Amino acid sequence: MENEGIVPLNNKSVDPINMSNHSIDLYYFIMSPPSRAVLITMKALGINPNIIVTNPMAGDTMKPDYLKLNPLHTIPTINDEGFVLYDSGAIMKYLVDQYGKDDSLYPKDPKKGARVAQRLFFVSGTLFPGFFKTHIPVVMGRTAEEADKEKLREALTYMDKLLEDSKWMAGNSMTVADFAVITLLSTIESSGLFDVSFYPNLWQWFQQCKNAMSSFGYEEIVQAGADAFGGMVKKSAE
Ligand SMILES: N[C@@H](CCC(=O)N[C@@H](CS)C(=O)NCC(=O)O)C(=O)O
Repeated sequence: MENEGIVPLNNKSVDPINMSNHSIDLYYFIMSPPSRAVLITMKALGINPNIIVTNPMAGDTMKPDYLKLNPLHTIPTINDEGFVLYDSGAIMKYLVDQYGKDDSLYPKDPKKGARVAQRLFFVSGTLFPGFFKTHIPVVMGRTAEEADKEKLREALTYMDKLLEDSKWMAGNSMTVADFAVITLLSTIESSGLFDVSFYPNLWQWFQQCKNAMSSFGYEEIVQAGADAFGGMVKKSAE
């Protein structure tokens, strides 16, 4: 069965393997797309973390105690009973490997898993920087560089093309690659600086994600954060 590792949000009747008696600390901020990618992965796996709100805009990531955990001062970070890990892609892989009832969200098969890894590296190396360079200047009251906007459009076109032959970002079933992309794409859409509906396959996949992820928190996690960030962009762009 596709995605059988996914359990409904707050479903207390399903206890993922190895997860019975402890809670993972998640250093998180709602406006941060990689933070939301990790939280929705946790919800998909049936994990209810202990959320520690960590706001980079308020300087929380630069506090000495946080820097001891994560010298790169980024969110998200997890602390799983002393095992500290940062970078959303690494965290999502760890969570599926450690707590997934199966490997559907990050396949162990080398070729299928490599497709997921490639998408995660694309998010980290291209999509997230493209989002950052085109949206943060606007939040700061400036305009983004045309070359950066073009790079983001190229990334959107690339994903649209991927989805011509693939139902999900990394193959025919949902994986953490979809979580990594949807948290950014929904934020780009909510911010209104780029027309996501211009990319037909990406737009169709976006609607598919809303449906498929609704049972484990699409609205509450992915959309709520996207709208919070989008509201900030729209206010600054006024
Ligand atoms: N590749 C990292 C990126 C994390 C990242 O840059 N997070 C931003 C918020 S979205 C942050 O923490 N910025 C604060 C800082 O860099 O000090 C990941 O996926 O976790």
